[in-house]
Amino acid sequence: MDEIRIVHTGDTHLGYRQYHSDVRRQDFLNAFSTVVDDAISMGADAMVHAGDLFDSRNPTLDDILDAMGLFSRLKSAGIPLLAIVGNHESKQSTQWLDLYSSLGLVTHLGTEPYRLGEVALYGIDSVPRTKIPLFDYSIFEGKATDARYNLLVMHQLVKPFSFGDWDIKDVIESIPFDVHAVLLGDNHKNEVTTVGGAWVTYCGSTERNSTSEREPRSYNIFTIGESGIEISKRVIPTREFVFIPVTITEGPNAHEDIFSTIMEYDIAEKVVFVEISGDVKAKLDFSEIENFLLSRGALVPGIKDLRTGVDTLDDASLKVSFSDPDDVVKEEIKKMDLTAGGLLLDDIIRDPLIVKTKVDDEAETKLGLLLEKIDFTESVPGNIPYVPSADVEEVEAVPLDKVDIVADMDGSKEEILSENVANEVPHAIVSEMSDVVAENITSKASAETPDEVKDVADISVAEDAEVNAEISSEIKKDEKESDHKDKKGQDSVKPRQYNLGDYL
Ligand SMILES: [Mn+2]
Repeated sequence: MDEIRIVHTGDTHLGYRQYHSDVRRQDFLNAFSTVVDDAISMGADAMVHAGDLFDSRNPTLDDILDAMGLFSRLKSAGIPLLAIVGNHESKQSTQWLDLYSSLGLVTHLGTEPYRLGEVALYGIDSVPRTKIPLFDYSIFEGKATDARYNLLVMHQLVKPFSFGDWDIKDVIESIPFDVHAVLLGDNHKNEVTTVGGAWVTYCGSTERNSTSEREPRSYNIFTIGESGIEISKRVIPTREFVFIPVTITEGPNAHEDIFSTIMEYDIAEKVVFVEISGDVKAKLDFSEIENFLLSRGALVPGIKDLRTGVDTLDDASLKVSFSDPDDVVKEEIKKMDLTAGGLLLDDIIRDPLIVKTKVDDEAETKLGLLLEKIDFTESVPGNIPYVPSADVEEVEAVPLDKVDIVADMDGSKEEILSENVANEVPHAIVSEMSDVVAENITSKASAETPDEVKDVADISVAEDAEVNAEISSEIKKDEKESDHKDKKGQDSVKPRQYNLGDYL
């Protein structure tokens, strides 16, 4: 048989603004771009992407275009891209991959074999942990071909590797044809083993998603020929992370000791962590140390205080300890660029005087009032400034002749939500304001936890997605009901009753 070479990559996490750095976001793109370049220059027969293309279910338009640019380069070089969905970018039904696949840039692997000479490739999109025991292997029945080798692509944490929650042996034994290799994503560490004669391997992430990913980043090259399957690892050059250990003693010189140690390192353009151990009584000003790192050219300045367990980059709560927490919150909210509605919701959620069980009602009432102030005859809706509290008290009924125009706004409401609110706090915010919102905010806040934790946390995010699915179907139900009410309302000439789910 003709030799076939496949580049196996995954966990590219495009769009990840690690440490809130746009440069780091670009680093993630560059790393994947390097793999694409390599595939083209080696004349690979295909590239497999094993999931987590994007870092988020709601990638920005830039992320979507960046990915498209890379895929187009592969296509121009005649290299098919075969991919599955990871837990990070997983949507409820239609996937980002389906968009690219409709443009002819990607093949979304599934139960239908993709043939590459004597090789057939299959895929299983990321399965949430709770659904693994229910996985129905019979979907692969009748899908065998006369190919000599069958490759399966998955995005899961599998046994026998550590943290595995799905035994890959079960998968290999349950699929109704021979599987010769499983190409995995999810665990960001490159690993290779064999299970019952089949290769099982993680390619590793293309960039460092956390400081726990210490080894050089990598991808796999599969060479498949007469003599079987060979797997080799190739390293991707990525931005350096520097760890500077310093032991301090009590006294006036703690800062000086740290600074002089930092000066021994070349930290320009690097992600730097000063790891402090020693006397707990020595008081430190972290922002002074950060500023020193920046003055020496560090791209990202980080401090891990091993004495207290504080990590200025991985611990989201830490920044707050050095300034007024309210200011920090305001600063972050400003960056989110929320609409008036978004700010109003934030205000309600954060208000200590509104009890959790009242958040739904409060949000519905206040958003309803806000919506009534929006002039829907304007082409850009929702841009009226949000004035907190008392100001939104008076209710102005929308004249009936505007009701139709208002109804037309339905088409764009999804967009408003996804751009301004859902990016940060997924769909749940619309109807279930209380617990679900709190949970989603928590899961967002955990986005910078170390990787293993991060991927485990992702599972709960994926499960949240199911909750969201249920909620959004409720919203749809509400919409239908309210549409129905609209018609009635027009008949009986009543002021329109606003339903929160109608507009945002
Ligand atoms: Mn990942």
